Amino acid sequence: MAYAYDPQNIFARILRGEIPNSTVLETEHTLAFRDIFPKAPQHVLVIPKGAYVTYDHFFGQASEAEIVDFARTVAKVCEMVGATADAGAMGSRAITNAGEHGVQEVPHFHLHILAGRPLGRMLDMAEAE
Ligand code: DGP
Repeated sequence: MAYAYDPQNIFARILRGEIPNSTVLETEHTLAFRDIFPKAPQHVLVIPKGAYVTYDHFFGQASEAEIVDFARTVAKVCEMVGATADAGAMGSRAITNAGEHGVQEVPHFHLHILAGRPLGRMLDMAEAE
């Protein structure tokens, strides 16, 4: 599959240090930072440092080191911001939007981690715009 990556997208610019961000955690292959328009008390975006457009691009073509690093960073961020769902915890939601139907605004793969309030049902056919 061919994915066209736009190196001028806003997250690429954040990764190059051209735009500031509120970093939660940074590792060799992954950056987690706060969403600029939070939809919940905790709203963190986790992105790979590599040039991947969507989750299918990343999980299909990234190296195992990048994928493991990304997954472990997600788990660490969940612990750091109280987004776990272990005994006694209130849980969270992880979302990744892809392409036009997914209403992806920034074309660099990112996982939204939302927590800190009840998040409602995931999807409703009647809500489709
Ligand atoms: P999506 O629709 O899944 O592509 O969501 C993109 C998210 O990125 C959206 O929740 C707002 C966030 N965002 C856009 N620009 C910036 C930025 O410059 N900094 C940060 N921290 N977040 C941004």
